[in-house]
Amino acid sequence: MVWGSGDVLEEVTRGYPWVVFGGSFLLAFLFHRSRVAVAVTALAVMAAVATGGDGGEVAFFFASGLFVLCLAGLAPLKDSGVASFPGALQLGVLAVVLAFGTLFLRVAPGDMAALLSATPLPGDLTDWSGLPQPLFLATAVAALTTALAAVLRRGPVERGMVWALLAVLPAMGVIREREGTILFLMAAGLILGLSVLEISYAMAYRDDLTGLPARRALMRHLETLGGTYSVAMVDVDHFKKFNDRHGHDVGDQVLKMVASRLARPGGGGRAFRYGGEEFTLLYAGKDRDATLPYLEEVRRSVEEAVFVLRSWPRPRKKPANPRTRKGSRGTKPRELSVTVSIGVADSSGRDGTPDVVLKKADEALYRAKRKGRNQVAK
Ligand code: GH3
Ligand code: MG
Ligand code: MG
Repeated sequence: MVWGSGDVLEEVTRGYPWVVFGGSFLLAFLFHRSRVAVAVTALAVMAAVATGGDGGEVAFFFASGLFVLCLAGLAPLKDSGVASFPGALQLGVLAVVLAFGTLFLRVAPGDMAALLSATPLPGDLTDWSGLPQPLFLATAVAALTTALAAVLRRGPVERGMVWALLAVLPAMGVIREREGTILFLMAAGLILGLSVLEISYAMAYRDDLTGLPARRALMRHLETLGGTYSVAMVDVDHFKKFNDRHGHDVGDQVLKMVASRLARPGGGGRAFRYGGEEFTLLYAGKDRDATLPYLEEVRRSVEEAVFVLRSWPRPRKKPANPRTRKGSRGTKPRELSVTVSIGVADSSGRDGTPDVVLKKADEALYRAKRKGRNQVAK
């Protein structure tokens, strides 16, 4: 099939873009991702201009500029509910710029064309892109801000923006046929919509406090495992007492510290937060005895870790001369530490289903607790 000559392509690029943009907008609405709603709206404007076509190339380049500047402006912002005040404000700004641009195009199309054909840069630098130089510059700014946001904030929406910008590049520059243009715009819309879903996925499968995969991820993982594997349950010792003594917030910080010690256990294990102060280590392809040295290493690593509790309240200003500071006894940082007990079981035996292996690991953990804690039991 040749671009632009196929009836199927013609059909697909007429109705489907609106399904994609509408679907992505709906997702953004349902999951309170105002930035996605705004970006998808700008994409839809691009698609409408490419389809309607009475403004020609100038109108399309204007709509393209609007979309890339949208991304540049949105990348550093936060998502809000689409119908909330900040969300409505984001959409409102887009609407106002769009209205002014449309008016400008209608009243003085020549001036808009002149504006777009300005060449502040040497032609060699930008000709390959197929973009007018002002649009090229706007795109470069958008590329920079979205990439920076993706690196610094690591959110699915930020990443989605980078990919959406990449998907739109060919549509803006080199592709001249309507169908090809629309297909790339649809891809960008789909990427943005999926980024919304990726957030919910990440929220369901990743534990917020520790950053480790959550129990749901463990269960998914266990379903896919065959052959030999071992499961170790790791439980912080006397953690209730620890919380009672130092407070829940300090307890949370210590859980984070423990999680960081467990995150990359030797021997190819994977760590999960099972819930509360319990963690799970999963070893694919290893039986119980093979994991023991690694588990012992993990236990020791937690035991040796020190958590420095800064005393409270901390002095607001650095004292001018620390040596003359009075009452420094109370402001000495306290060092806290915890231990963990570990129980391990493997999939060998008559009934090696994940539920049974988990239960056996739990029983082993109970034995480690009974024998005096801070140890590994099988
Ligand atoms: P054992 O050595 O027998 O495991 O004693 P334990 O006190 O750790 O056991 P228990 O299961 O009775 O208590 C677990 C405590 O862990 C209860 C709760 O105070 C604390 N805990 C559970 N989840 C969290 C959490 O997310 N943050 C904090 N700070 N504490 C938690
Ligand atoms: Mg427990
Ligand atoms: Mg415990």
